[in-house]
Amino acid sequence: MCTTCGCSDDARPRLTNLQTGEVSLIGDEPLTARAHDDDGHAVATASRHHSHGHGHGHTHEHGHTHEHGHTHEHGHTHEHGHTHEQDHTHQHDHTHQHDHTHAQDQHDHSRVDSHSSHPAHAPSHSHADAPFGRGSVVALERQLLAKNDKLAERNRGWFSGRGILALNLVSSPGAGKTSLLERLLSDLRAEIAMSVIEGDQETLNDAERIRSTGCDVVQINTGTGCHLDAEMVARGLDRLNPALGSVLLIENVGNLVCPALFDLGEHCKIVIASVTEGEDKPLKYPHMFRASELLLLNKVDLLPHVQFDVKKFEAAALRVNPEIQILPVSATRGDGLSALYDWLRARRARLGRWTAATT
Ligand SMILES: Nc1nc2c(ncn2[C@@H]2O[C@H](COP(=O)(O)OP(=O)(O)O)[C@@H](O)[C@H]2O)c(=O)[nH]1
Ligand SMILES: [Mg+2]
Repeated sequence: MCTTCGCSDDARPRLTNLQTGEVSLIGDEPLTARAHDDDGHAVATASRHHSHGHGHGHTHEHGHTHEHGHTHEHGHTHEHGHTHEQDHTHQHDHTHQHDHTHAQDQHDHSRVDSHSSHPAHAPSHSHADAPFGRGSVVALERQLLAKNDKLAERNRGWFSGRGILALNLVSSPGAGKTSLLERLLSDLRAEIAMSVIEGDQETLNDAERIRSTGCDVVQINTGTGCHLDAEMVARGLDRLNPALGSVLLIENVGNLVCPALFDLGEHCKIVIASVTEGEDKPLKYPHMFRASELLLLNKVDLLPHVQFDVKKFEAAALRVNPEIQILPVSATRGDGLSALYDWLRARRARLGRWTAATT
């Protein structure tokens, strides 16, 4: 389930390896079921979750996960996780929470106030959903995001250990993610080893486009899901096995909202906007622009034909994220691509130094 829009309740994400033709389901159960504990007790756990937040913002979580992961030289990671209930982790955050949920009688007095602008912590206005009350839904959302963050950290460690730069491309549908990837892969293949994880609700279209550049690619179809999550990426990595020191490009599902919330373990997000979408998008979808390090303004070849004020757009983007780097590009005509490639080289060099400095 997406914690932002609640989609994908019955999603069965599917992975296709374009190199071998192998198709596999991600998780044996629908996504909502996978939100549950590894041992399948999730609904019960969520329902038993008691969270008695205090006015001063202390949340007491009762759950403690032991992870026993180890990595072998050939790059395979074995995870041996198990969960103990009734353990005591005290987290001190700024969330004021007043919820109290029982599995059987569904008492629910939820109220979540937040000082955070993060969408995960935004006040929820949804009504209680059967069969679980809103307190349960909030708890399940927390559990989902916590699980995703844990897996994302694991991905991040995996990338770091291998000197792989991972980039997460996000945009609304049709902004030009795949077109930019096609150009970049064709232009830089001889210089940099790259592989791609494609995310779309349905079809292998994009993965086939990428495969035709000669690049290794897996397609993840999220079904009714609106974003990639860290587990999907981990599965994709398992099939792709990207080379040491290579670049992994992840094309997320076209959606300017939910992918902002899900950390995949990437080094940074690149948000792509196009001149046909209007210059106010950074203001309307601030979370995505805030979460991104680089902003590509695509389709600048169309500027003579559309009403789009580049300066206004750039000012809007910088207003929500003063740190964001903006590059105007055209995937079809080639404008700005050399600047993009220079950015990629510099980002990679930065990673190299960081990797060397921390190993
Ligand atoms: N004029 C123009 N069209 C583009 C450009 N980049 C992509 N397109 C077109 O926009 C449409 C969507 O592109 P695609 O790469 O599939 O977008 P995605 O959904 O973000 O992956 C296609 O028809 C592309 O040919 C560009 O720079 N200029
Ligand atoms: Mg695409």
